[in-house]
Amino acid sequence: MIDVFSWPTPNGHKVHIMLEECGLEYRALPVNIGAGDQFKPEFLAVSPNNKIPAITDPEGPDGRPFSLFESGAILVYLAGKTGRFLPGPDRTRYEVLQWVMFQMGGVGPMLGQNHHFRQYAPTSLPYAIDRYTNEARRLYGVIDRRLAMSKWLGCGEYSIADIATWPWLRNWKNQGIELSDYPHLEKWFHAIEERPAVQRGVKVLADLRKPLQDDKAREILFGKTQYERR
Ligand SMILES: N[C@@H](CCC(=O)N[C@@H](CS)C(=O)NCC(=O)O)C(=O)O
Repeated sequence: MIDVFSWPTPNGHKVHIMLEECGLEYRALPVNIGAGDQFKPEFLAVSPNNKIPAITDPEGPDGRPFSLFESGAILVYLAGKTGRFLPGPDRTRYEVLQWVMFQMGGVGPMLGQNHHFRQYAPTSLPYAIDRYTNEARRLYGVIDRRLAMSKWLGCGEYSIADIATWPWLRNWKNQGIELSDYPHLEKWFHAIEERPAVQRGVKVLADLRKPLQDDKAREILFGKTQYERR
């Protein structure tokens, strides 16, 4: 049984959805990032960047326990383990990986900053909100143009590129986005939303998450606990 150290955020949802899509047995172990669980030594041992998600597979590639952090690496690993959602080894494999990297290096970080300045920053910073709203709209446009040419983001079939990206776009209402401005993306969005494994994946640990309002959680995530740790 795979242990998933996680929390119900977009990066956590990716892994929960992949495990559900693959039908793998797993146990979701909550790491409450608003309470500081990500700084506990046992979590840092598997995730030295103090971020969820991370996994431990008791049966790693060599038959021994194997731990991984970084959601993109986890998706690639689970795809390799099961032979699902990462086609190839022809060119489609690299096309899918290209869109996974686009999510990891662009969509996640930019939409993460968008959420930060729209929802969590203690004061309104119009320049930052404009910057990350513009960047969100640009990225939605890139995805929409891709989906005008391809049924799925990575290649002609549903893949880890879709699983990586959809959870971030799920919060479009909080990103200054109007989904109907991106018709190809909108169709793709709803097709993924209807998948039973996706519906199960987004429910994993979901009851535990509360709106990030208290000062203690803000301090942990954005203050001294985060930045003055030795
Ligand atoms: N690139 C990482 C990003 C992970 C990440 O940002 N996780 C956030 C939640 S979505 C987190 O654990 N934050 C806790 C912290 O920063 O202390 C991945 O994709 O796994």
